[in-house]
Amino acid sequence: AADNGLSAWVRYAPLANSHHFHYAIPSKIVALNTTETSPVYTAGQELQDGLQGIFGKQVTVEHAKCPAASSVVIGTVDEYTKVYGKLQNSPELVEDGFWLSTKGSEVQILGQNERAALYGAFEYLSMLAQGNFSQVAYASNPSAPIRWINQWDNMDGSIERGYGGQSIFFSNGTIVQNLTRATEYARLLASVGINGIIVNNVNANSSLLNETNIIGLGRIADAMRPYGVRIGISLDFASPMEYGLPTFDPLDPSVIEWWTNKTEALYQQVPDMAGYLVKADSEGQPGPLTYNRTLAQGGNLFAKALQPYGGIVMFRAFVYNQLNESDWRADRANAAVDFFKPLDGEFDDNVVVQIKYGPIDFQVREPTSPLFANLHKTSTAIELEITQEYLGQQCHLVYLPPLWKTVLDFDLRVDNKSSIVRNIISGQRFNRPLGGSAGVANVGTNTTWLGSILSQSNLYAYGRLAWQPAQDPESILQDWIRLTFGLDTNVLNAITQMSMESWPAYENYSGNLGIQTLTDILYTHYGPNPQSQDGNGWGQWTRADHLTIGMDRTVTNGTGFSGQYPPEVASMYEDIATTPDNLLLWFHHVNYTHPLHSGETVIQHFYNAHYSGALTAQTFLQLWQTLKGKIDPERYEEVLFRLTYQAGHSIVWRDAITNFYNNLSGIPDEAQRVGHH
Ligand code: GCW
Repeated sequence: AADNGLSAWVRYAPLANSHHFHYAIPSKIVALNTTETSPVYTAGQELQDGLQGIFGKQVTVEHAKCPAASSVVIGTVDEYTKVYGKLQNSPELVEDGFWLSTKGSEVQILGQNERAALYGAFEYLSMLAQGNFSQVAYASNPSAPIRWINQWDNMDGSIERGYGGQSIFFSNGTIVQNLTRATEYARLLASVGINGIIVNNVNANSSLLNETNIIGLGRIADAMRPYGVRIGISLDFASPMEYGLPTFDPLDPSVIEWWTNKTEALYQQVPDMAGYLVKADSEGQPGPLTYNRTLAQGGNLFAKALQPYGGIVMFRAFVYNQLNESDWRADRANAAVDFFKPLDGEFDDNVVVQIKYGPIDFQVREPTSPLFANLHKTSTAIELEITQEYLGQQCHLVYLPPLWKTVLDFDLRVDNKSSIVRNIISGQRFNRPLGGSAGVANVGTNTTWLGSILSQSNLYAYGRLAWQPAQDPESILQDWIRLTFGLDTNVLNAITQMSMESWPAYENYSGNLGIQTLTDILYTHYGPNPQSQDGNGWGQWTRADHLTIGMDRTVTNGTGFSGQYPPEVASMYEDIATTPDNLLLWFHHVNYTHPLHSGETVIQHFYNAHYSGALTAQTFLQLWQTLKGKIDPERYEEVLFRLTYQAGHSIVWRDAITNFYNNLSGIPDEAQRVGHH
């Protein structure tokens, strides 16, 4: 692929000779693909491009049996066995898993299926591109079968909460003619093991289901299939009515028939369609509650239509109502468990409940959604947001995996037993057949895909963590840096430092102690607007007045939210003494003078954190400036521009938030930085 920026971290940039002069570069590639559109065929091409790019060596690709010595052999385990006979040590592979061996006279890359072999090829090329020639032989298996992307693309080509330009899939109500970008996107996704993508917004439009657009979906699927990425779509629950039926009641036979026929028509164009994503009875979207049917009845309507084709329904748990703030016990955070816990066991087996990481909405810090602990007979997936909706919208550097890990690694202690979220979504903890993750990416036509170069680390790391969530965010980051910017250690160290410090810094200069992000929640979700949290029905309240702040979510005296966790976790959050400082104001309503475990008061922590967070953001710019000349001018300038902006905007944040709480509380800053003195 030409290096026009679109290849992101799959660049195959040339390695300096000194890095590889001891490496015996394979002399040919043997790709045991079954067809020319199969991922193994693609893998053969990638290996060829990769060896050419990285080492400058031209290598041929053979597709038939030929001597394997000194070559790279790629295919499924089954094909390999047919052609070369049984493997010495048959690797234990689950679906999408691969075997990679660089020991011995041939490099073996063998997948449990064709897409898995492609994953193995990308892993091998990633090693080479990083100058890693170690002798390895291992099986790599994904932690969970569902490793999907969600795109919030609208049919008119706009993208809800997208910061990287217009849709690569849609414009003017239909599917775009040229789908080259869809193929290039699939390439990036496959390089990190992502196997599915929902191409349109969860706030869906039924016009996607007209005849022309169904044919268009077939073209999108064709464009992504060579990379093993299956497509799925979001549905508008009321579609039958928009196409002329008098009802969209999920139990009405005519509605069932309508969805059965639509599903059949879709599978005619997209025989390997992954499934449906459904946002129902949420934020004005239609759903089964209109007809007094349960959310499970709504989900199962689609599950039954998809079942004959092996498709699955991702049913979103993001269901809540507007609330009245004058009710001390009202709490939007309670909604998901209130709606879904009673339905545990009522969803068909091919339904997966897709749960945002926290109980509210992608805030800078939230406790783990307690719904993960409350569904034992239902498959679940975690929903993460790669697009930085509340986290600076790609204008701020925020490396998100450390935030995601606070949830993925959280132990919910169901039945007083280890119940780590990553082991729940893998299906392991409750013995579920399905599970995994969905990442809202919202890439667009921008040449950086997401809107900024540094934010690509979030997309890369999302895929790596979906594959294996126990991995370390910093080592994933460093792979990304080497693949994106090369092997210079100054570059590696500077970008590592600023990225690893970026989420803590953003939390420091935005919302602290679990109060939520304090960004504008009414319109833009951008920039400081602490007053927008309260006085409306959205339920993202801080309950701040001139003496006190925080939501009392205890069972004893508050909304009862802490009681939605299993006992060990519930008692930790119920008691102010055992609640971690970083979630204090999520769970408790306290005086500004309340002392934290750290010894600071709440208000002084707000002041200090904001000054230190904004100071840290200034250092990102300085660190970057040390890299001048070590990075090509185009990318150097793009990042410089954004980090300069972030350094300034972090000060806007600092001053807006500290002044707001200084005015409200009247409590001076001990260091005399805030307000008039
Ligand atoms: O956070 C909110 C976003 C909406 C989004 C919604 C959801 C797609 O602001 O833009 O709608 O969440 O996740 O459904």
